[in-house]
Amino acid sequence: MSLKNSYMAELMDRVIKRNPAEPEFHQAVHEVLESLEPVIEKYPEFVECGVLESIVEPERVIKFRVPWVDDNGVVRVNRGFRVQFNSAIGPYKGGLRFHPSVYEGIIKFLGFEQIFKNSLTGLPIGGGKGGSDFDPKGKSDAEVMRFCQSFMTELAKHIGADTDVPAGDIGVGAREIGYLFGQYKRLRNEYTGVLTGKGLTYGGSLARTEATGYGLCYFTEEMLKDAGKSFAGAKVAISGSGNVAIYATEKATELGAKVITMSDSNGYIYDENGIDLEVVKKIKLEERKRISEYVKYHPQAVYTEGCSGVWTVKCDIALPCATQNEINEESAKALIANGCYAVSEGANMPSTPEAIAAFQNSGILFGPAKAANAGGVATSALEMSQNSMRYGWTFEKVDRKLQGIMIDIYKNTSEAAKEFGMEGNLVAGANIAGFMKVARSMQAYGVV
Ligand code: NDP
Ligand code: 2IT
Repeated sequence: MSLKNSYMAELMDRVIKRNPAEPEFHQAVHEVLESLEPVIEKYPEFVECGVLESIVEPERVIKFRVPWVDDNGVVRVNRGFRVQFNSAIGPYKGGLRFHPSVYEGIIKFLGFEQIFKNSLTGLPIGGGKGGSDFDPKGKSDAEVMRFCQSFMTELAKHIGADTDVPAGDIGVGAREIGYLFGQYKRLRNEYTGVLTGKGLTYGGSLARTEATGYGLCYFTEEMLKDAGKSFAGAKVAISGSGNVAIYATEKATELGAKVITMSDSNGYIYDENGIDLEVVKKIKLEERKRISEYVKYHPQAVYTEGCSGVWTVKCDIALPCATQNEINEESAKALIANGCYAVSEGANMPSTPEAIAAFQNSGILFGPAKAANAGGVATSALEMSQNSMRYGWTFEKVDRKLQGIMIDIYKNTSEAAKEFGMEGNLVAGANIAGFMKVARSMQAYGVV
């Protein structure tokens, strides 16, 4: 869809020219600019003071060589990135992704999304993202450790508890954060909350591991409640089988739903009895094996090769929790045709623009990633607070704060949509509500 406002259309053209061959970044920017068209009509000062032009340009992009030695003594060289996108409302905050598909455009799209998501949490965190094209799959712990130490040797020059606080994302979990934090501490001789998602014995927050998946369900339950529905008794299709998918499955099940699918990049499992999460945790978290192993424990379940097939399974609610653009128009139409009435995004940008249009035109409930998966980074910000106080809260306390934050995000998102005449359009609502606080801060700073 093209942008109606000529200023926005010209700005979009400039973004494409300045950032060639970065389609994911273009996609993320286009969606936000489209949502903001009514905002700049109401508040033309944002154009006059250059907020829009500044917000699409990262404050800093750091790109570096990551050399390491594999178990056979062979030198390997990967590429590392940190995009420090926007620090208007707090230190840069956002995860690190280790996946072979990572390049500058992926990190920019994620960093850009993070600005608005982090603002929506109501907590003082700016937007950033980083990562590498390193593939942790099939690597030994020692190889992962050497890679992480080399990655941090460069990254440490650019981050800090009051500057930029990375965390996990795809391919970066507790093991990687441990190696990264250990190296930072050694290099800088300081013990600060420079990373979140840390282990519980060295400054991690209780409930951070669960937070993205739990938060997704709290947000979704709120959205369902507004439409007179709930997770209770619903059949739920979940994609992915990593951190977000596992804890979304756990909470949805606790709220009375039956989760019937999970997947990885090779294929998906369908278990009509409801996913046995202990088995998934054993396969994925302990053994680091493929989801196809599940049928060895549950022969009644079916494994199908190919990950996009998961969206052809009949369900009431779909929670994409794997990766960007995993739901295209065809998958969206299959979900709608099968009677799915709510889609809520655990992954970042999992639905293509055409898929989102199909969902919105069909009138089903749609919870966009920036709002729906913000519970992870919100709890990271709670970890930062605890680290600053050198104190730790109980699981219940953090979980209660997370619930409150997700309820507020739903409320603020739906109210912003209503205020700008787009009631029920949570995509626009999330982009607008996230933008306002950042834009007002940037305006206050003048040209910086
Ligand atoms: P994990 O690495 O723990 O799990 C990722 C899962 O997604 C795996 O099952 C993986 O399968 C699958 N996957 C990854 N890439 C692809 C692909 N190209 N096609 C199909 N499946 C794929 O990551 P997370 O669970 O942390 O992250 C999942 C999503 O949630 C990402 O979009 C991330 O940005 C987002 N997110 C994460 C947050 C967090 O706190 N961790 C917070 C907010 C959003 P395989 O093993 O085969 O690669
Ligand atoms: O996409 C995300 O919000 C994350 N990967 C979590 C970021 C964080 O800093 O906790």
